[in-house]
Order: sequence, then C-alpha cells, then structure tokens
Amino acid sequence: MTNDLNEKTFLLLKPDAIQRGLVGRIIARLEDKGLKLVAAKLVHVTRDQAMRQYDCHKGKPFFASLIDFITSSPSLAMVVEGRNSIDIVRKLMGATEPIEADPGTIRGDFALDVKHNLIHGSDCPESYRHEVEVYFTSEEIKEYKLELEPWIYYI
Ligand code: IDP
Ligand code: MG
Repeated sequence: MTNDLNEKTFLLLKPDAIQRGLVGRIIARLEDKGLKLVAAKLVHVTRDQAMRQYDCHKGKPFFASLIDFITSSPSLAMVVEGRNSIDIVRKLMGATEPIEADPGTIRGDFALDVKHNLIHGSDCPESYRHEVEVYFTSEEIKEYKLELEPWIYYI
C-alpha cells in the first residue's frame, strides 16, 4: 500500500475491447473509481512492441498466440494515476481467466475466454516502468491537477 496519489499504471485495452465497442464502458469504470487519465493513444501494436511488453511470457505455450492476437487490430494504450492505482486496476480488471473473474469486474462482466480478456494492466511498479516505455514518451504523459481530488481522497 502506498499513499502516493500519483502512482501510475499502464493499461492496454486489447483489440477485442475496441472491436466489441467496450472501450467507453471500460474507461467509464476507471473514471467512476476516481482514477485520473494521464495518457491515451490508439495503437496498432507492432510485433516488436508486443514482444517487449510481454517479454516475461516468452517461452510459454500461449506466447505466440498472445502476440498474434495483440497485433491483430488496434488497441488503446493508456496510463492512469491514483493511490494504489496498480492494484486497484488489477482488481477492476478481474482474474486473468474469465471463469475465475468475479462479477462486477471488467473480465467478470464482459469476457468468456482467457485470450479475449479485453484488458492488460501492469502488475507491479517494475512492470509499469518497463511497459510504459514501450508505448509512451515522458512528454506524452500529462501532469495536471484533478480538481475533484479533495472530494475523492481524504488527504
Ligand atoms: P494478466 O493479463 O492477467 O496479467 P498474464 O498471466 O500476465 O495475465 O498473461 C498475459 C495474457 O496472456 C493474459 O491476459 C491472457 O490474454 C494471455 N494468457 C495467459 N494465460 C494464458 C493461457 O493459459 N492461454 C492463453 N492465453 C493466456
Ligand atoms: Mg500480466
């Protein structure tokens, strides 16, 4: 747990989220929670980017199919900010396997298949630092004040 209100996490709304028209509803859940959007970009992920993002899974049986899927159609890359945003976003996402994802989570409500599970989120600060560099320059991550902050946090 941290009290850093500026903790950042990297998200990728995967090709199935765009193709199924779920991007608005997924972003609404992040906004509803009080997280601050600090970067967003529509990207057709290249094989090089996909392999860099997912290098920790290299050698696993699902690696090739994951890379094919992530590069198959555009995705929305995002950075959001907020206290404990890494763990908070993982909770909003739900478990990797949709059958294990609780109702009320993004995967629990919208996904049926482990590959088509809609969303990626960094799982720790080191992963965030590694993943964000694959998609964003530091200039593309915006610093601004969220005027609602005093109504979201007991600071
Ligand atoms: P995460 O997305 O919940 O962090 P990871 O274990 O990091 O899950 O796996 C990355 C992605 O690889 C998953 O979101 C999923 O799309 C895919 N994946 C993971 N395990 C499997 C599997 O057993 N079969 C097929 N795809 C998988
Ligand atoms: Mg992961």
